[in-house]
Amino acid sequence: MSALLDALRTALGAGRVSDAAADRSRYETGWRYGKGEAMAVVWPSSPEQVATCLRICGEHGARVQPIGANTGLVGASNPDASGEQVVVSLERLNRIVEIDPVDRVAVVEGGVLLSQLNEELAPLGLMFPIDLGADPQVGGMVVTNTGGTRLLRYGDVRRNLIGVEVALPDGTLAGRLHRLRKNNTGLDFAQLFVGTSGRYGIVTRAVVQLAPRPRQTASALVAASDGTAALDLLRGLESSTGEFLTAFEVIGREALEITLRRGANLRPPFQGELPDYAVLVELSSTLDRDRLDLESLLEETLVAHAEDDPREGLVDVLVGRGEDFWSIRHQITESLREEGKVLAFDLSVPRSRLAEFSDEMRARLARSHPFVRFCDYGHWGDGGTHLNLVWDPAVVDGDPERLWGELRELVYTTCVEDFDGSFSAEHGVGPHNQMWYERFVAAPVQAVASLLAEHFDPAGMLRRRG
Ligand code: 2HG
Ligand code: ZN
Repeated sequence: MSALLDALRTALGAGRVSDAAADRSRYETGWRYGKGEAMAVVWPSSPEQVATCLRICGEHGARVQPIGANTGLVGASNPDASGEQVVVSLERLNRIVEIDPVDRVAVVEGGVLLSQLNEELAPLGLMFPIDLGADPQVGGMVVTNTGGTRLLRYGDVRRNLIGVEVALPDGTLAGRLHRLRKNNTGLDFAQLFVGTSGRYGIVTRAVVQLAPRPRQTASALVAASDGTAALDLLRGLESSTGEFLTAFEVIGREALEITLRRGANLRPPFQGELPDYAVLVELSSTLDRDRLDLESLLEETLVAHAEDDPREGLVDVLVGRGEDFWSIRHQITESLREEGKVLAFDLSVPRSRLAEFSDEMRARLARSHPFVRFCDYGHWGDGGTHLNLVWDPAVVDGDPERLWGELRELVYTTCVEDFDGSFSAEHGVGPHNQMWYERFVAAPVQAVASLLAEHFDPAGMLRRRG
C-alpha cells in the first residue's frame, strides 16, 4: 500500500492523495444507500492524471472506485466494505473546455457540475436540458443515464450525448470528442458507456448537445380524482399542446401531504381536501410572450379538457405560480426521508398502465403490509413512478432486513413480471439493486455486458466486492 500511495503522490503531487480517515469519510457513505470503506482518496485534475491513476493502481493490483458528486441513489459511487479501493474523486476535473453555439454543444470535463454548466450557458440562451432536483457531475450523469423531470421533451442523457473521452483501466484515454450529430460509421463508442455505472472506465470529458433556453414557461397544478384522470389529461395535453409540453409530474396524495407538512416555506396549493393525484404541468417555448401567450394557452386547454371530460376527473386547476409548484416537487424526497424509514423504488411501466399499476400495488401492499404508507410520485409523462414506502420503525416488530426483502420482492415482481416494467427507470444499477439486475435482465444482455467488462477491465479493477 505505501508503494502505491508513493507512486500516486509522485504522479499527482502530495496534496492530491490522502489516506487520512477525515478525507476518506465524505466519500464512504451514499446519499441514500451505500456504506463502505476506502483505502485512500485521490483528486486528479486532468484527463491524463485520471488515466495515470488507473495505470498506477493497475500496476499495484489495486481496485478503484470513481466518485462524482455523490448524488446517486443506488450506492454505485461509494466504496465497498473491503477497505481496499482507491477512491478517485472527480471534483477537480471541473473545466468547461468549450461551448460552441453553432454546433450547439459543450465540451466539458467529467467533474463539471450540472449547475455549473447551466450557469455558464444561461447568458448564451442555451442549456443542458436534463433537469434534476440534485446537482450531479456530467460524468456521473453519463454512466447513470439520468432522466429527470423534462425527459418528456428533451430525452435522457443518452439522447443528449454526442462524444466521450474515457480513461480505461489499462491507463489509456480512449474515445473521440467529435461534434457529429450524424455519424453512421458503425458502433457508437460514446453510447457504450452510458448507464454502465462506471464499470468500463471513467468519463474524463464529454461532448453534450445543448438546447435553446425557453423564453417563457407556464405551469399549472391540477387536482385529479384518480390516476386514470391524470393519464387522460396527459393524452389531452399531448394532442393539443404537444410541442410545448415539457413536464408532466404526478404527486400522489400521501407524498403531497407529507411534503406540505415537512417541506420548507410551502403553501398548501388546494383548498380543502388533497386530491388523490396532483399533476404539475409545464409548457415552455422559445417564442416570447408577444407572439404566444403560453399561460393563456395552458389555462384555456385545461379548462376545455375539464369541461369535455365525461368522467369529470379534474377537480381543481391552478395556473401560474410555477416556482411554488416546483418547490413542492423538489422537496418530496427530503420530506419523506424526515417522515420515517423509506424504501424507495425507481420504477417504470408502460404509460397506459400507470394508474392500474398504482391501484394494484397499493392494494397488494395494503393486504400484506398495512403499516406501510404508499407515497408515489414521479415522471408519469415517461411512465416513471418513484414509489417510496414510508413507515415508522418504532411500530414494526421483527427483522428489518426481512421486511425490506419482502417489500422488494413484492414490488419488483409486480412491476417487472406483472406489468412489464423496469426495476430501475432512471437511477441506474448499483449494489442496492444489483441482485434484481441479475434476476430480471435477460441472460444474453448480461452476457454482452460481461464480455465488454472483461474487454475493458480484464483484471477487475473497477469491479466491486459486495
Ligand atoms: C426525483 O424524481 C428523483 O425526485 C428522486 O429521481 C426520487 O427520491 C427518489 O426516490
Ligand atoms: Zn426522478
